[in-house]
Amino acid sequence: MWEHTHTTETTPFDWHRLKSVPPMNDFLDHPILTVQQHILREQQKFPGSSGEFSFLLSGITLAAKMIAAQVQRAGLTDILGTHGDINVQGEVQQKLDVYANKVLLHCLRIRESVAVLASEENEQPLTVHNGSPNARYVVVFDPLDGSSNIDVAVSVGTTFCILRRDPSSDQTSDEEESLRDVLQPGTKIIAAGYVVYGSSTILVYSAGNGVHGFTLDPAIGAFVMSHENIRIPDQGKYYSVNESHSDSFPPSDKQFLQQVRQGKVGNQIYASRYVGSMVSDIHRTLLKGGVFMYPPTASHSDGKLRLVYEANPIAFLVEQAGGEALSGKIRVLDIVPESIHQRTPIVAGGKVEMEAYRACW
Ligand code: AHM
Ligand code: MG
Repeated sequence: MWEHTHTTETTPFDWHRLKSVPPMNDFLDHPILTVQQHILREQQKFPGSSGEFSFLLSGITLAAKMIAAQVQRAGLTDILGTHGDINVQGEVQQKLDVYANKVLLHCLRIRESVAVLASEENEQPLTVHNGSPNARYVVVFDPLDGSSNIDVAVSVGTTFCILRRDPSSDQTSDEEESLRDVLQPGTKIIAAGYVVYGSSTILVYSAGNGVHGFTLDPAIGAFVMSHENIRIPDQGKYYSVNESHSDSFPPSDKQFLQQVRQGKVGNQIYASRYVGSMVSDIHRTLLKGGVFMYPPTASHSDGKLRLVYEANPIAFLVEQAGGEALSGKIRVLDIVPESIHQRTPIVAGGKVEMEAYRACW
């Protein structure tokens, strides 16, 4: 939930009053709500809030716009290719996931409220703003998940979670303290989200008060509310899994998958949809319902997805939207991470699918 310990008194902005303002013309027949306005509106529910949390989130939205701009131009620029190659101008090429990581680190480390950053692209967490009493947040992210899909113009995404730093940390650069701050279970998440760079760029986030989606309007450079209060349907029509691994799934996952294929889950006839880019597969699952699975396989005995910055944000959003996310029999958000890059199996979906999944254990 929102941080609200500081003291800037503001007159709450009455968004609902704006809704009753007569339209200026046919074009603007409903009010436009940008993600920044939305964050401010949410924040004003907590009088005395300092605004630092919304400034932190604005670092993520700025980075997302910069990454989206490069993703859309990927085939045109020298940004495609192996990191370390030299392009025709004699410059070292940036692989897109390295670029995305640099952008997020840059946009977040200049926010004074950020204490620790952890990324899929960095082995260790980065401690920033040592000693600042305002540095109270930990941000973990996968800058560009599914980046191998870029080469074939398939959607990719960014995932992130925001956690509160342990107040007892003395805000020095002690590596152990920063690591401890990162290794918190998902139950401690205060906000999480993803950005899908697809046919449109969409930011979906939750700060514990509903899941909301904002589509990037490239004409005005702003994320505009497009999906208010997303609720995952109790039952959907799609299952999403890499079926080529199914022979090596654990018995419970195999049994569940068989039931889905045979139309034995709520008598639903399911269709298979698998992009192979987690954020896209989860985005569809959130909006259309169904189930997404990445169980243990022969090549990835703990599953493939990373707990701290991939599975946890997804689990947080799916739960906030009324669904469930399990790692075997355990709730994903209850797992206490032992290392930053540890993997976890995950099955996430709507009520009906997850009840059927539970019954297979
Ligand atoms: P990455 O972090 O190396 O990009 O891998 C994660 C991606 C996910 O986006 C996706 O769900 C999964 O790998 C697909 O794996 P597979 O090709 O085994 O189905
Ligand atoms: Mg990844």
